Amino acid sequence: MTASSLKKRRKPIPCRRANRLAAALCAGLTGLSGCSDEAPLPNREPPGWADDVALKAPVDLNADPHILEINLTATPSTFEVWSGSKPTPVYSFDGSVPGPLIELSAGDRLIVHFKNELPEPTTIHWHGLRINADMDGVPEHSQPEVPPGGTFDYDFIVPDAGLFWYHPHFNSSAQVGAGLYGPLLVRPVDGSEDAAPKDEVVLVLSDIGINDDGSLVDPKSGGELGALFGSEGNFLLVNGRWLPTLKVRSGITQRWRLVNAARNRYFQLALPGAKFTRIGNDAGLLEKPVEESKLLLTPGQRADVLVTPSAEQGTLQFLMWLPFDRGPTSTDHRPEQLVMRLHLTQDPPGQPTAATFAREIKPIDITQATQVNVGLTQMKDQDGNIVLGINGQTYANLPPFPAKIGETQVWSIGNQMDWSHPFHLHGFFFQVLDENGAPEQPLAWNDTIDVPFHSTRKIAVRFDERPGMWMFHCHILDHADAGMMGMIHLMP
Ligand SMILES: [Cu+2]
Repeated sequence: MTASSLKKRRKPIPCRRANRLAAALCAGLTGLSGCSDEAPLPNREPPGWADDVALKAPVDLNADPHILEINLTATPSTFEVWSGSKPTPVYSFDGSVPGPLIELSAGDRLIVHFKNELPEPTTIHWHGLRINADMDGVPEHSQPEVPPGGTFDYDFIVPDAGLFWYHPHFNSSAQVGAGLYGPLLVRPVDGSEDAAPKDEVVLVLSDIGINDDGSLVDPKSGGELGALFGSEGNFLLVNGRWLPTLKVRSGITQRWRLVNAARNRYFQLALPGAKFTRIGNDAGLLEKPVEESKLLLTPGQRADVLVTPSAEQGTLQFLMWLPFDRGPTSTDHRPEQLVMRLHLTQDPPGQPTAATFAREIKPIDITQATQVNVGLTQMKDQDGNIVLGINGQTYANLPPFPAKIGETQVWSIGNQMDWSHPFHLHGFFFQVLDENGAPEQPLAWNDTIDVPFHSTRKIAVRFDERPGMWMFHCHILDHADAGMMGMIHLMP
């Protein structure tokens, strides 16, 4: 027996294993006397329903049930869009795209022994985690970049439940576009999600640009205009698979934990004949669920949704990508695309699970808040090249924005450009305010918000006791690399 199997199980049982357990239990019961083969099917998806999108799990090196200690290596690898297609040289965490699903409970400690086997420097940023600034993965401010062959130990407590993700913060657009991203799921310990459907799956949305000869599309090949738009890959991926299949029973409610890890692409999703019940956002559950026929995730955002596919047994349904207007050329002549198949099994229909979630979220008190104006801007440099920035300055020239521990700030984020920008703040959650300064309903915590072209969005943030340098930037990574990033200096 291994040390890890002796642990008290506070670490969550991965959802796919939990499902197999339920199936095995059912099979065991039907073998007992008095328990016939006609016993009703459990109100669950069939065993192995989500195997086509299975994610790797890291090996835990630590016997303590409250510590997940892993090795994680950024390394060149190869990728096949479909079995037998020309292999594409990519970057990966531990040889897989996406990287392994890191799963633990709120309050647990994560130790990551990171090694860089890439031919260029890199770091890891833990998107959405409220950890200390020296663990945030921003080169020069959090840590030195990790050189080729170098190592770095990340070590922190994960404070909040929710789906988060990890990716490099060096040469970000190229490195994320080459395959460096992975999901990080934090379970609550307060029982707040006990009533959620047990048929749950983490879905990492992304895309990849591949040439006919199998090579990776050069991330700079679109030139200035490509970067202004934010180049998109030509294959849509779910957990690194092109057009994967879920085997589903009609009428059974599933829980999808989605993250948009694409470097530039917005994902607007629809499942014909079904609605999404959104129960959570970037930072855990919403105050109350909302029904949506289309689900929008900008790069960096997460969604926690309940979906009940309902169709004739044996048929196929398709999760669709719909063009979304984020500026010129984003919708013109762009067809809808297939993202994922849902194959309805021959099992009799099941019973949907109602969303009975509620979370108490208090509005941030903004009566004493400092007002901060942030413009997302497009300029020309001395050579006449288009560059992007904040308040007319590129990242290299922008002085840090000051903030004090305990201070509440309201940021008015203005976008006069022709393209939308998903604005991301590192290390802190914020609430979105409407034009009148009232928090948007239902109340929610976010770390990334879409700022549509020619518009202004307001957010409220309270800076807690984690001093240091904190980054904010556009999560269209082509835009971030073109200069649309800035720093907050949080001081005592
Ligand atoms: Cu942008």
